[in-house]
Amino acid sequence: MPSTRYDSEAGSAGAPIEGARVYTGSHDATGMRIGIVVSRFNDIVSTRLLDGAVEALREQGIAAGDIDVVWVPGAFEIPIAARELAKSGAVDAIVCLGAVIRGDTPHFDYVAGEAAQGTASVHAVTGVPATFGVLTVDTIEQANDRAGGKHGNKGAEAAIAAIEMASLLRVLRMSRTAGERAAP
Ligand code: INI
Repeated sequence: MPSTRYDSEAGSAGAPIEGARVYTGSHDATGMRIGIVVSRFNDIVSTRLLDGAVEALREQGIAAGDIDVVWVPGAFEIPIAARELAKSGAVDAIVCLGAVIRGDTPHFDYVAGEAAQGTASVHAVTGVPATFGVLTVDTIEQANDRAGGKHGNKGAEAAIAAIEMASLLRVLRMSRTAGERAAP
């Protein structure tokens, strides 16, 4: 059973630096609501990414009722649904899930490119973090390896990253309210 490592190596990322303020998010998901946008294309893979994401969220203490799952036809459509969810104010972070598998034409590049750039634009435009659990791979084997296979479950990793980013934004916003230096 492959294990997924969520935490940084001890003593490296997030370590105190004398005289500096160091801001990190945590995996404490208390009170969080999380949205998941998942694409139906290659759903044999995307459903496993979804299972991994939901399991990871539940393990961090998020109730099923605090998870919204939105299905879209393909990875190309993920950003518009994610943006709408972000604008609704109903969630603290969004996990984007899908599988784009290279074929014989340049279609892959357009779909994968839009999925990545569109997802990045969600947090740029709305301030709600959106994490990228969309596989962009050459073969179905590579996809399976990353959807609960030998390379773990990228859906679970994206879910944990979403919690950490929502937590980090809380920390940064609280520090701003408290008049500390970080004021993004
Ligand atoms: N959508 C995917 O999510 N993965 C793919 O591998 C894929 N391929 O290969 O074509 C794919 N295409 C559909 C695309 O996302 C849109 O749904 C479609 O173009 C309609 O806009």
